[in-house]
Amino acid sequence: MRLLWPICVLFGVALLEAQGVPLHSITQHRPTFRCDYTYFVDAEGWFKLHAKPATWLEAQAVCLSEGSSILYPDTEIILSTAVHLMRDVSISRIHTGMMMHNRQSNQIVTSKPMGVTLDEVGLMQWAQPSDWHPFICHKKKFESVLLNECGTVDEDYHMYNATGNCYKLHENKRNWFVAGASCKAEGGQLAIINSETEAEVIIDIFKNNPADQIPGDIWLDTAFLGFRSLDSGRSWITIDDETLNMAGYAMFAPGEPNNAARNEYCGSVGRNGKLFDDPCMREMLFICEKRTDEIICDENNNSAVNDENDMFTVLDRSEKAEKLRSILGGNNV
Ligand SMILES: [Ca+2]
Ligand SMILES: [Ca+2]
Repeated sequence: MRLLWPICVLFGVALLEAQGVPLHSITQHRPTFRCDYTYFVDAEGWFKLHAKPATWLEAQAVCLSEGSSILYPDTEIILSTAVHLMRDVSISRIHTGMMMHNRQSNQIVTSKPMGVTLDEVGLMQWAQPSDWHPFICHKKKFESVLLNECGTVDEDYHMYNATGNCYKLHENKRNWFVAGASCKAEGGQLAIINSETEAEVIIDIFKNNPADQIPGDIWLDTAFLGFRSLDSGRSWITIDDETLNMAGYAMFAPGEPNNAARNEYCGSVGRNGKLFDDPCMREMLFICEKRTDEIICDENNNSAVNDENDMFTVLDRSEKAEKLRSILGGNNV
């Protein structure tokens, strides 16, 4: 079933433009939001296309964690900007922020919410929210949002000067795979310890989350990290495909890895900062890590910690973190 959404009539001009004439005034602007978003002057907002398909709810979670929302094409310029972005990378259909909760169809009113997708010629179609599609996160210029220094609205992410990265200990226990997906949905990944210094950060994170303040009564002292074994415990690799030694930290707790439960092929860390092997399907705490260098810009639109070409190269990690804080002094857009 293909619907010609009434909005499309309204947007006829925009579609014509999208099909032939380039939007000449689309310009990248000095970002004051996040440098992984592009600011379009005409559309007066920031856009980021997520090409990896997700369900509607996952898409919403990603955009919310980035301080934006799923694109809702409520003006012709927003619609045509979205269509341009899709065509640039040959994406034919995306989720939109439209969601219908009551729909009259063949005399039946459905109470199940229906999503609406947008295709590359600007047409809207009904879709199941559980369908997987790419999506665009969007923030209008005048929408106020307070991003913290971790580039997110999630106040559970905290930056640690020692590494310049942000971390969040999730107290809702999840298996290793769901834990990884949760971190991704928040714009991070399961944490990887890359140094003794970072192990100290992990110890600190545990200190700030004492066991007696965590719900439940088991598995309060270890949290999943981003490493596992793909060869029944013979070797361990991070989710960045490095050995632990290559990653910079391989200090297992005494007696670990021990494969005590006979299926301990996923990695975790204890309150002492030492590594453990644990069953991947065990529901455990987990720690997500967000690299702030990928999301925070300086005034000249440079990623603030681009090792190749900027002034931060010579700074050590704590100076870098300090610099990031100063850049972020006025980040309330
Ligand atoms: Ca790390
Ligand atoms: Ca173990």
